[in-house]
Amino acid sequence: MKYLSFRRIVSRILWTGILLVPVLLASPAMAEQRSGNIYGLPPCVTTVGEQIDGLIKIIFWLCAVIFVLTQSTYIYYLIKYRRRPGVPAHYSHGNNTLEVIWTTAPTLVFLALAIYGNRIWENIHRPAPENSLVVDVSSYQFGWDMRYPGVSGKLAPIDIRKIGPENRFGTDPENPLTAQDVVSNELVIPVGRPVHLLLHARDVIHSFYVPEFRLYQDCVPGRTIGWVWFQATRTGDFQLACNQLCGTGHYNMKAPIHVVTEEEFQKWLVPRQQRNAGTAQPVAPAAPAASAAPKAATLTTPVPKTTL
Ligand SMILES: [Cu+2]
Repeated sequence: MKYLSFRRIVSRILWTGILLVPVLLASPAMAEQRSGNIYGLPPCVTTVGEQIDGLIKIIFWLCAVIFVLTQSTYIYYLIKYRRRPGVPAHYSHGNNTLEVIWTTAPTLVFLALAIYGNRIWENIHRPAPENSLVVDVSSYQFGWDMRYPGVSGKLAPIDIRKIGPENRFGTDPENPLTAQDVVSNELVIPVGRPVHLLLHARDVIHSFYVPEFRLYQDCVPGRTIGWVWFQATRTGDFQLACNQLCGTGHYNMKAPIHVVTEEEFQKWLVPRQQRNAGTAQPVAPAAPAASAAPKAATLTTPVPKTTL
């Protein structure tokens, strides 16, 4: 049996590290296409997203510190008690005090994280504020339809049993509110105002996914998912993508999202409401000039670099 010298052990550790570098560099590069940010999270543009990022950062740094501490201790003892000629093996039967400490400490850490995470979860899922803009989102193979309240400020009531290819939202054609509803194939929302989504699916399960909003919620046929709300903190163009494998066109199931100022939002919504109410000249059905679907998220206000 060959005995390893200290120098040899160190050189082996270094070589393993050098060989791992390409692997470590390649894996985040593969995720770049979606996030647009290789080494961190995509920019965060909602108030709930900031809370989620805060929790992610705590967990990341906790893991990083524990990793470095445990691995350096491990490597230290690995070298210190390596097999050497003339040194007899040492038999250890454990240490009860240490066992208690390293069982109790992680338990307390996990408990604290669970309680803190649960508080954030409850905060995110509390009822939408009164002044929220309510938007009905209808998903289908393979696209999205949005519905905004008309001049009355109220969405036409729906019956999910009536949702189908010819009645995209399940509204009652007899109800005067139905004609007032503003329908769009892109999501235009004002910055700084809560947006309450009513998520629907017309055929199979889809998923409303916007990484920059830190928002991911399934849309289930036959159900109204009404607990999702958020408040955007910055203006910009983003992309809504389906994140539930829903068929052959899943890869292309997307819709543009425009977060605009309240003034710009009113400029977009009001003419459409007036047109539907028959009190204004017709306007082009497509949304703002900058409506070309963005390839990746673009912000119109500067964002501090996201770091973990
Ligand atoms: Cu889908």
